[in-house]
Amino acid sequence: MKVKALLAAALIALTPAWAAAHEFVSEAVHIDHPWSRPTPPGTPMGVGYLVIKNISDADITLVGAQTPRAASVSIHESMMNDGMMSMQPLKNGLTIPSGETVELKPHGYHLMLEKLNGSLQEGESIPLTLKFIGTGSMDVELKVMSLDGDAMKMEMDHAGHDMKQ
Ligand SMILES: [Cu+2]
Repeated sequence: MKVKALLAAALIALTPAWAAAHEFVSEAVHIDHPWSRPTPPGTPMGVGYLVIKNISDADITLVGAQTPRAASVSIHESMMNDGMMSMQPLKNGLTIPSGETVELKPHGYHLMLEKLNGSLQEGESIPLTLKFIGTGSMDVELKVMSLDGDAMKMEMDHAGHDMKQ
């Protein structure tokens, strides 16, 4: 029992600060809570959500991302058009003005992981490199969180994606 407690304490001590808070910081950008959803087998696309705060004194633009888990990643915006949810890629990227925060979240901006090389599993951490204009690339990890009460809305999101294919 005592040994177990000591081991737990050692593990906590070894955990880097960003893992506990699940945030990633560079001199210009503060990334909070990058996460994704599990995907059913055979689903070609997954999502990525995160909060980006620009802590520099110049505007920055998120222009793309890369992950070993998907062939490509694009930046999308969800919107209601005539009562239908639809998606639109942001061709010029997503600009985060100096000092401001932009949230990528369900029904708003999101990352689209396209041509997944396997379903995204709950509990998985997906390496993701964010590419910016105005500052350097940043490596983060998307935590795949379980489906919850929001799953219904998520289905709506995906209906929108399918229509665009
Ligand atoms: Cu999308």
